[in-house]
Amino acid sequence: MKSKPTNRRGFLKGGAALAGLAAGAVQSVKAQPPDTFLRPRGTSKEQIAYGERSKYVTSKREPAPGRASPDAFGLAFHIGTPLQDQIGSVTPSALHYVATHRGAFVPEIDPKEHRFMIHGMVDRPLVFTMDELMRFPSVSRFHFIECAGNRARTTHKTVQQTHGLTSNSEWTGVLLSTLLKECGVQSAGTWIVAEGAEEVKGNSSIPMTKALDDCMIAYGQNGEPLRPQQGFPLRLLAPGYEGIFQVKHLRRVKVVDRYYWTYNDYGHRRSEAREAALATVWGPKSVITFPSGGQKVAGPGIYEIRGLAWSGQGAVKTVEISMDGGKSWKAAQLKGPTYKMAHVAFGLQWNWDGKECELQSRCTDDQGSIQPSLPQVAKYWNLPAGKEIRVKGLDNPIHPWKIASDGSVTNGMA
Ligand SMILES: Nc1nc2c(c(=O)[nH]1)N[C@H]1C(S)=C(S)[C@@H](COP(=O)(O)O)O[C@H]1N2
Ligand SMILES: [Mo]
Repeated sequence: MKSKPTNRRGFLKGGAALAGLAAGAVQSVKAQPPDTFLRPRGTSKEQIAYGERSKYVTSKREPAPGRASPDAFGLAFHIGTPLQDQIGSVTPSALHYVATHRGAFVPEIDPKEHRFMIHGMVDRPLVFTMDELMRFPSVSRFHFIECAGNRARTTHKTVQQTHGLTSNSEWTGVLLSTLLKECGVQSAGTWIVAEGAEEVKGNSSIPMTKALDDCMIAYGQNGEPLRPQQGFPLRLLAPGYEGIFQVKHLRRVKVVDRYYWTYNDYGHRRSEAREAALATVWGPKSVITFPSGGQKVAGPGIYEIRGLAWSGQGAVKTVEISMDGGKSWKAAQLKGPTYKMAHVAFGLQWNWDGKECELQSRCTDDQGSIQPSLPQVAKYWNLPAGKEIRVKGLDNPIHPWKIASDGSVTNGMA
């Protein structure tokens, strides 16, 4: 009995703060005109068969800055997820970012015709149909993927521009280790090369240790088959590795005895670095999505600062938020379970006093790695600590957003 009044007092205290927030709201609610309820919604054949979002929800993907899509050849290139509109940890499939190699297109593949082959240094090369793949034990796992080109620039205005080339889905498929076991990997087979089915092949060299650890041959995304832009009917997932390893429209895995130089090794990348698998795994990263660039904070008062955090090395352990440009930090709440190599939403209550400030978030993963600040990144790469740091590896610095006294939010790097 004793705990009850205490709880109630605590609740009322919080309630009083929120009542201030909603002052006058009760009087302003208008009676809904009856036709709002009667207007036929969701009754067309199409809407009954496959739903659609409310017409009032208009969040959309956008070509990444400086990367026209469709490009000069009418092909899709890099398209960013509207992270500022995301609710929770999972990206809606329809808003998943899309990255294609220049010159690649999204092929229309009939799953009945599709074949997946494992060959090379194996005892029994095998070719699988989609139906055969579905007979193997499946796994369902939440994983983010992120393009190596996901790097914030001073010229970027919104979080969709600074961080939109990462998304998070529940992927379903067969572990590559299950299929490799069927084929019998020979002892000399220390690498795999994975290949997509388009004209310009998507392909990647991946160490056998990774292939046998957690690589997945995925056919499902968020409860339905993969979207064409995500690699229908089959894609490789190498959790935590940069996007280019996540080969879409997967048709072939060859077991080989060394690193192979492929189309995916952009000219400026050293193959030795790739072999050491150093430039391939995302470190801990996070970004605040509210308030973020282009948004406006309505005025002084209570808000929830929100964002997303992830790491290619493991699960997110903690996220901290700074409201004073990195001088002091407070622990944010993680909104839901944390999975290895997956986004998790975070939040922290914020009582904005209406003064100019700078918000930052910092992620620490379960391997003990901490997301670095921009000056730390500059120091590591021996670059002048300026506003624009162009690192050679994967970019994961703490991102600042500036809040002006009128509530407008701008990129703190600018
Ligand atoms: N077959 C194929 N696989 C591919 C690509 C491609 O163009 N073709 N693009 C790669 C790149 S650069 C990235 S970042 C990821 C993006 O995956 P998504 O489009 O599902 O977001 O897929 C990779 N796999
Ligand atoms: Mo990419």
